[in-house]
Amino acid sequence: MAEGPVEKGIARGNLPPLELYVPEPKYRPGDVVDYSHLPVPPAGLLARPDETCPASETWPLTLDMVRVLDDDDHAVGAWNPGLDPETLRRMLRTMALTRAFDDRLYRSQRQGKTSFYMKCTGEEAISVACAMALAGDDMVFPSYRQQGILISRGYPLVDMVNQIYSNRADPLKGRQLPIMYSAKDYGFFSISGNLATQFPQAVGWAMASAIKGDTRIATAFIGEGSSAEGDFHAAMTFAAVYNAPVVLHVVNNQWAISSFSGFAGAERTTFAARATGYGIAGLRVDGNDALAVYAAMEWAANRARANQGPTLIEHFTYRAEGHSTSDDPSAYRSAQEREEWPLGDPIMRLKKHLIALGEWSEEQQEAMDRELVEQVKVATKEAEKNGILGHGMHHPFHTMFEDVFEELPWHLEEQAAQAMRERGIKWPEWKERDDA
Ligand SMILES: Cc1ncc(C[n+]2csc(CCOP(=O)(O)OP(=O)(O)O)c2C)c(N)n1
Ligand SMILES: [Mg+2]
Repeated sequence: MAEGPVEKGIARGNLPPLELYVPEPKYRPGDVVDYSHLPVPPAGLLARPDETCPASETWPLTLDMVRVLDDDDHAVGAWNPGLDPETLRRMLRTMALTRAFDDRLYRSQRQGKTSFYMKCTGEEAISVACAMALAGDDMVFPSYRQQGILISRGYPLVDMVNQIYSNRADPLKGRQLPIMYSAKDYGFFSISGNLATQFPQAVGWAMASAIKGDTRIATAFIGEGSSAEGDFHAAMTFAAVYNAPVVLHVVNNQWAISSFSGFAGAERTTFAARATGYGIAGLRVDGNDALAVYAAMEWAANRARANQGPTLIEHFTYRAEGHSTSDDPSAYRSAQEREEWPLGDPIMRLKKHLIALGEWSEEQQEAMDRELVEQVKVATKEAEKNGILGHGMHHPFHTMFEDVFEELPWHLEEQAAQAMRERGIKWPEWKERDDA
């Protein structure tokens, strides 16, 4: 059959052929990094609209950046949350504990004690300051990079390590990938390997909270890469339409494994600016400034609690280390990116602020760091008594059929019996443990 005009396209000799644009990161391994193109506004300049303001009043902020800590380590401007020194020290300690935990568990993976680990180095302010600005019973729908929230809420480090080691005391019985925690009693929803699912889940939870006339709000975190998923947009639509009491965070750490933020749309506008298209409040925050993060979370939580609707918050930050223990970032990005990052290190910035206030010292910081390393070491040693990953099965085989249904349906009962029978034939040496 001859090709018609639709299949072939109509020739228009006076027009250029259509073409696509494929984003390319600015720096590759070995490149000299220059961030002078990246606007970093001075701290303290932005107005803080009233929490009950029309959403449109926040929209200029989505193209700017809320910053509180200035270059002299002082907290300045309308967004300064005015926290007392005791609270600031607790914030610093929790961030440092999160980093100490990451460092040790990363090494545990290298020592073969677990199969997988993910650090949040450089992003500690986001999880810790948000957790501190929320009420303890607000519901969190995290990604795998908010371990700082569990730590802030006082979840036992030993149980975190038990989960990472998938051992006998793993509260999740080895069913989740290491670091994919779930802690119902701590308002921490099960982490999902399927990116972005937590966004619509958080909105749904928030809607349910409102339907029940409750006072608890929900909050969710995703990476900027994950914001390219359809789930992001479904969540935003529902949140906007029903004015759901939810705070939605995009953690823009510039990278999604080896894909840079341009592939999620960062070259066109900010992630916070997406709030505009949905007609909801939006804020863009220096994610390495713990006080700015706290202030933004507090603002958005108060707004949601006052029935003024959802807020989208972009945290502008940098993933200082590899994506996970399975990644080698030196293969795709310049090592100088981390060194040159203009927003600094969140822990160092808060430390310097406390020192500037006369409420802390380098000696106290060193002593605290030593203490935290010891605290994590004790927790890992304790967890190791319950076993490590790869040293056999720590949970009886038949438990994999349990805990989903209140009563095991007949077809699963049959499958379980068959699986146990076949297993007994193939691996008789496990029979005693399987029958336990
Ligand atoms: C639906 C889905 N697509 C792809 C993946 C594989 N994957 C896991 S993490 C990741 C990168 C996510 O990057 P980002 O959302 O920016 O979060 P970050 O790791 O930077 O915190 C990808 C592509 C996945 N787990 N789920
Ligand atoms: Mg990312």
